[in-house]
Amino acid sequence: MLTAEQMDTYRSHGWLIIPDFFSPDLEQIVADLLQIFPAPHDYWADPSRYPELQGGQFDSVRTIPTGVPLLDGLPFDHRVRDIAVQVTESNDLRLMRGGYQSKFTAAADFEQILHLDYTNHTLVVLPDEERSAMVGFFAYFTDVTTDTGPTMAVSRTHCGQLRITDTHLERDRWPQIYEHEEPLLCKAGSLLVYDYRTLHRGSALHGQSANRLTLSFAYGVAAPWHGFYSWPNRADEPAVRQLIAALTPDERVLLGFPAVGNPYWTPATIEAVGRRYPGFDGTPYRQALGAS
Ligand SMILES: O=C(O)CCC(=O)C(=O)O
Repeated sequence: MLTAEQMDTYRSHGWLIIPDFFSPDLEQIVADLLQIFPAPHDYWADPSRYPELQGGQFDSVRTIPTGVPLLDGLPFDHRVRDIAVQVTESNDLRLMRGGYQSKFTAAADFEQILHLDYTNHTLVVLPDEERSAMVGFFAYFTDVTTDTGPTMAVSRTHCGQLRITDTHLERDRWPQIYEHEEPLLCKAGSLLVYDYRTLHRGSALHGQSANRLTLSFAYGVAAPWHGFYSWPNRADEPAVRQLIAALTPDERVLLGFPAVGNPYWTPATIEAVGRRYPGFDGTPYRQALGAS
């Protein structure tokens, strides 16, 4: 949960950095990331061995599930969900997207223009109200310095003249907004929480042999006009089956799974879904049937 002061920062600027959020697990997370990304010394020994991480700025993104249990569990961390519930004022949320990224200096042009992320996730626009309809998160697993491509953001206090449809701001048209952008510098283990109405952008890594490891994901209020990362078309991948079996019923709801107590669940569907996802524990769904 955010404190009143943190909430105030989030509401007035549009973002908040929480230091040490993932620090207790940081060592293990970084070790597990080696299962999906090369270690910096291996990469820099011969970058030409890693063409799959170079070229397009998103080529180095690996969406969840990765098949690595600790990594796949982080977007579901109950502390993150509590923050999402708090800022959206909704208990009916969806995990909209999630991906790990390993950026290496000059592997791609990581310089972006200031933008809002919501256009990828809704058919309409985000309402102008205090609560967030969508909230993004960046977890940083390496120190973020001016050399390692900090996320740049503009406080909402400087965006009064902008409309919600000003979603991608060209630098030459909006110099007065770029003047106010600031690098979000923080230590490894920090979590950035940002409202989806906050202007931000990725920036280039300038450090020699620099590497930046992140997890980026977002939650949104469930609504038919909100899109979220589609799981059904990947449901037969081993990593997806494994994750769905491992999640709690509440966590599965974040992916669009029917909640405990939903009329979808019958003795037959519980048994069959259990067969589809080896390791799936149907007990909570069954108990709810018994209680009704
Ligand atoms: O990587 C970052 O720091 C920000 C990236 C970003 O804003 C995006 O890809 O939409």
